[in-house]
Amino acid sequence: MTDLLISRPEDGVLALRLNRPKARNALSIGLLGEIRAALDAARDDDSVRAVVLSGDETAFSAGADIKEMPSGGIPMWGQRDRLLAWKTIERFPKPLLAAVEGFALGGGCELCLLCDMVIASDTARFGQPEIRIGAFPGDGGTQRLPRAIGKSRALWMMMTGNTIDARTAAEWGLATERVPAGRALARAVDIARDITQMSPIAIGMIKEEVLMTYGKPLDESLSLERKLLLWQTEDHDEGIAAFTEKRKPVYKGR
Ligand code: DAK
Repeated sequence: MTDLLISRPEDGVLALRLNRPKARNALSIGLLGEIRAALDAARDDDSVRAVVLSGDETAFSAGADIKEMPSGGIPMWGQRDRLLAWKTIERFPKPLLAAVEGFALGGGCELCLLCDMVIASDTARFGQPEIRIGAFPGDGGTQRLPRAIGKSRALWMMMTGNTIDARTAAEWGLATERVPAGRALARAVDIARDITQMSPIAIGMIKEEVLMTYGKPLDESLSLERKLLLWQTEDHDEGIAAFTEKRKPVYKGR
C-alpha cells in the first residue's frame, strides 16, 4: 500500500493524503519522496490548480520518522532525497493548503509552515517537540515559525516542546482558520475550488511575490513587485472585461 493517497475531489484540485496511520503519518524518507513525485507532477500538470495536503483524524503528521534517525544522525538529515523533497515543497508554485486534524508536530508543523493556508480542526495540535529528543526544528522551523507567529511565541514552542490548539494557532496566525472536528479537509477543498476559478497566472504571481518577502529585504522585494506590475496577460484583460460586462470571467491561463 502506498504511503500517499492521491485523489481529485474537485475539478482542478489535487488531494494528497499522508497514509502512514500506524506511525502517526511520520515523514519517512519514502513518504517525502512520494510527496515530491506528486508535487513535481502537479507542477507540470495544467489541470491542477491547487493542492490540498491532509492526514487522518488522529494526525496530520508527527514529524520526521524518529525510527529512521540513526545515532550520529548527520548523514540522514543531509540525505539528498530528503533535502530535495523539502525543496520541492518549498518551491511548489501553485496554492498548497494543509487540512489538519490531530497532531501536526515537528516536521509535520514545518510542513504546515510551507503551506499557503492551514485549515485546523478543533482536534488539531501544533508543536515543535524536537527539543524533547535533543534536536531542533531543522526543516525550516527555526526560520519560518518566528516569521509566522513572532519570535517570543516561536521560542516558547521550540524551547518547551509544548503544543498549541487550533484556537491558539488561528489567533497567532499559524492557522488560517479553525473548523469543527472532521471538517478540515472539506473546508480546504472548498477554498481550493474557489481558487481554481481565478486566473492561474495571477494566483502564481501572488504566491511568488508573497514568498519573495521571506527571502529578501523589504525594499528589494517591493521594487521587484513593482516591476511585476508591468506584466500583461489575457486573463487580466478578461477579468476587466467580465467585470465591466457583469459576467463571470473565463480564465485561460494566458
Ligand atoms: N516517528 C516515528 N514513529 C512515530 C512518530 C515519529 N515522529 N510519532 C509516533 N510514532 C509511532 C509511535 O512510535 C507508535 O508506534 P508503535 O509503538 O505503535 O510501533 C505509533 O506511532 C503511535 O504513537 P503513540 O502510541 O505515541 O500515539 P499517541 O496517539 O499516544 O501519541 C504523538 C501521538 C504524535 C503525540 C506521539 O506519538 C509523539 O509524541 N510522537 C513524536 C512526535 C515528535 O517528537 N515529533 C518530532 C520528530 S523530529 C534536522 C534536525 C532535526 C529534525 C529535522 C531536521 N536537521 C539537522 C536538518 C527533526 C525533525 C522532527 O520532526
